[in-house]
Amino acid sequence: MGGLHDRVAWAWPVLLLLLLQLAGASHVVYENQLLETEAAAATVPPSIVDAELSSGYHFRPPKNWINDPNAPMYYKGWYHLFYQYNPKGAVWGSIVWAHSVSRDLINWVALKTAIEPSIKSDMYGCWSGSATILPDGTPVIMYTGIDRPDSNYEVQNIAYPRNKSDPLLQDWVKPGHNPIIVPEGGINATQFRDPTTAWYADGHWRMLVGSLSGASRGVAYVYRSRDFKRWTRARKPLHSAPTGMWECPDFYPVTVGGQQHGLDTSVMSSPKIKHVLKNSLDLRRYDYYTVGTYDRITERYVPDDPSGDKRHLRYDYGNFYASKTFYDPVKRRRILWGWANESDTAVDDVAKGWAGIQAIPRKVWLDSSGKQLMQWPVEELEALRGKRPVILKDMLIKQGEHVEVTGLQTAQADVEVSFELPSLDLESAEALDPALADDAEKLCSVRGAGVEGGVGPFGLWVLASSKLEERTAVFFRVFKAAGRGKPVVLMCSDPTKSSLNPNLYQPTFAGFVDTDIAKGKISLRTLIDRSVIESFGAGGRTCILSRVYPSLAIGKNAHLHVFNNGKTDIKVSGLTAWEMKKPLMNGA
Ligand SMILES: *[C@@H]1O[C@H](CO)[C@@H](O)[C@H](O)[C@H]1NC(C)=O
Ligand SMILES: *[C@@H]1O[C@H](CO)[C@@H](O)[C@H](O)[C@H]1NC(C)=O
Ligand SMILES: *[C@H]1O[C@@H](CO)[C@H](O)[C@@H](O)[C@@H]1NC(C)=O
Repeated sequence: MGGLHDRVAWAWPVLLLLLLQLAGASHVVYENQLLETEAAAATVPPSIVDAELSSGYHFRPPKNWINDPNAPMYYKGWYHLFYQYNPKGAVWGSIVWAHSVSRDLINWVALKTAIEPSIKSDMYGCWSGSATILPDGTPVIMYTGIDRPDSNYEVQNIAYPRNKSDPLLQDWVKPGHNPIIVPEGGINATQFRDPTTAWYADGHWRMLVGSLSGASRGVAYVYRSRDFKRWTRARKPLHSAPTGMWECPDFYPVTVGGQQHGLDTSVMSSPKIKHVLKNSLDLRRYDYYTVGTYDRITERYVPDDPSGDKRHLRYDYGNFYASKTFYDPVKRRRILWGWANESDTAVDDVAKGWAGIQAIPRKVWLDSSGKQLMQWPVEELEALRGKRPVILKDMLIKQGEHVEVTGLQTAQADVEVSFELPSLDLESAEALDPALADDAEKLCSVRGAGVEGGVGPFGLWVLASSKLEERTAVFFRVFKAAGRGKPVVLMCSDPTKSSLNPNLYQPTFAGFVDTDIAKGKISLRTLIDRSVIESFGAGGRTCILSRVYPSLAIGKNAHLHVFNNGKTDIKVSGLTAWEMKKPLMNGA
């Protein structure tokens, strides 16, 4: 509830405390004060507060700020999601662990706050952490606490359910032996957080804590325990790289060979596994991972690709941070949660009363190449699809043409499209500028959707206004590259025309797609949810989530088109678009 009046009542103090954006700062306390108050608030464009820009089927609470997903798990018939939450407003601050449960990962019911400051070692902050299910079935949460005012001195704490028979795990107890880990032995105490799910091997539990060593080395420290109470740091970290602080590490086994089933975090011994190490780079504010080998004797991890720490594979080439996976024993899959922040201003967030969503939970598995992960929205999402999809088949889209997809509302839709390149003449593809060959984002920002190409750009215009003044392009573009065996495929989300509103952050997001386009086919799935555009290229090889805030293309005025701005004809061999229903969403 809360009309404009309630909002205004607390808006001013909140504005004064503000924030951030240097780093969106899931963890860093900003004491800077924002001085533009009334003037800034007066510039909030009317569409920003339009309820029809509030996401519907992406996870969020009815109001206020959220960031990192915490301790996702399955327990006695329920999926649990905890998350960093500010109960007092739509900007970062006063963080507690909010808690929701679901039977299907799509319909969510909010429960009471699970973890909030209450003991000496978390009195000034309850930050991110993870869950581990012990062999007797007990779930345990480990999380970072701030134990003193005026300094982000970080320690690690533990909490147990008060009543293990309660499938909703509503009450959490912090035992007297907290904190379980303090930053000793030269660890930088203000850069020491986000314990992972623990894994068990050879009589020991292990888990990681993210950190920074020296000025710029990101580190994942290994801690070991026999009893889950006393934890000792291993002499050497699991891994490190010169990337700046590692937040929210995640470390898990994946099956080799292209099978999609997931593995429990403690599965170690099969020769047919690899490990994935993901870190959220505080400096860049994106999630990066490598695939490699974990040696449980030396307690070290080595990426398969020696330049992997620099090559920068990302879960998502858009807005996606502080992610965390968990193993779902029911459907034997590993599921990835990640936070997507807003792309408007903090003043806008205060005006609209909420900020932040979680991306649709994604199944993740190792591609048969062994080189990268694949991701796909959990199948449960399909239950939200309307009964009568719009289906198009075998539609040729010539140079410079676009075709509108009509017959459904497209402000909240799930669109799957398969493209064919019938007369694929790769000679007509643009040559790849070697200077940009490793920089997808830059490549896309100089060769955006409006720049005519050879093969592509082709794809979707989503959240388009009737006269196309507003539209977000999600598309592919093909390049020929001297010295490479196959053409280079770029996937982009170009939001530069997404809104007539000024002052929005409209970054072009892009990633390369490791696919053999010479076979003449590529697919795209895009989930549209009012101010969220979440896309999966080539079956989940490359993913991009963007936040956009149209001023015209809202509600019934949002349109969807397929476009081709290349010289080569493109065939849409199939397109299916479903309207999306609204799930139970924490009472929102
Ligand atoms: C524990 O949870 C179960 C299941 O919800 C409930 O029946 C029982 O009363 C609870 N016990 C206590 C002590 O609260
Ligand atoms: C810890 O890291 C922060 C951020 O890089 C740095 O400013 C600070 O000097 C470091 N502290 C120590 C004791 O190295
Ligand atoms: C999300 O917001 C944008 C715009 O303010 C920032 O540039 C990003 O750094 C921020 N992302 C995260 C993960 O904090």
